[in-house]
Amino acid sequence: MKHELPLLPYGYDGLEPGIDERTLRVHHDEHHQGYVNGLNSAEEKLSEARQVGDYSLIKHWERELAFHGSGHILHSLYWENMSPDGGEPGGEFADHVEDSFGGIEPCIEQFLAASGAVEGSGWGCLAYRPGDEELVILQVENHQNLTQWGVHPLLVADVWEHAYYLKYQNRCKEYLENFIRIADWGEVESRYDDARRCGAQA
Ligand code: MN3
Repeated sequence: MKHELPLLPYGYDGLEPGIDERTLRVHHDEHHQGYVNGLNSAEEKLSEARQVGDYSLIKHWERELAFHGSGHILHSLYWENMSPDGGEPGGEFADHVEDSFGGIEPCIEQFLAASGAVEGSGWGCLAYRPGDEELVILQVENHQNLTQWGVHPLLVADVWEHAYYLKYQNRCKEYLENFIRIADWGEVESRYDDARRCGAQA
């Protein structure tokens, strides 16, 4: 299914004067649209590669997938993260912020400091870490570092050399072939079910 540019939840002048109409038009209509187009094209090329079993350009298309995928996910969040009326944190989220940061003020201070100190292009990000149910503030430098922000990992293969070098030396491919034979697909499935549940609640 093709990705589409989401509509803004407000008018182009809805965030004036903080974010001006001219910036919002170019940012949403041109920049975000570029990520959507790039993501669709990367997915199409990867689908063609699977059909013919030709992975000679895999690094290029995985990079494109990460760059445009993260761009699409993060911009979609960014538009939703703003509103003409702003608002105050409440509910269980506010309690969690209190526990994690000692209150909304220190949370905002750290968020602004972290975001302002990103080197080059990037994002500030307040995130929920499901493993230990903690709130964390992260700097995202660039965003194309071969990830797509917002995804839930389901199956991971460690390809740092320490994971296979003693037995396989430089034969990473052989290690991976053996890894996938012992992959626990039941565990992957239960992670998938959990992630689907999280997504449904969001
Ligand atoms: Mn942008």
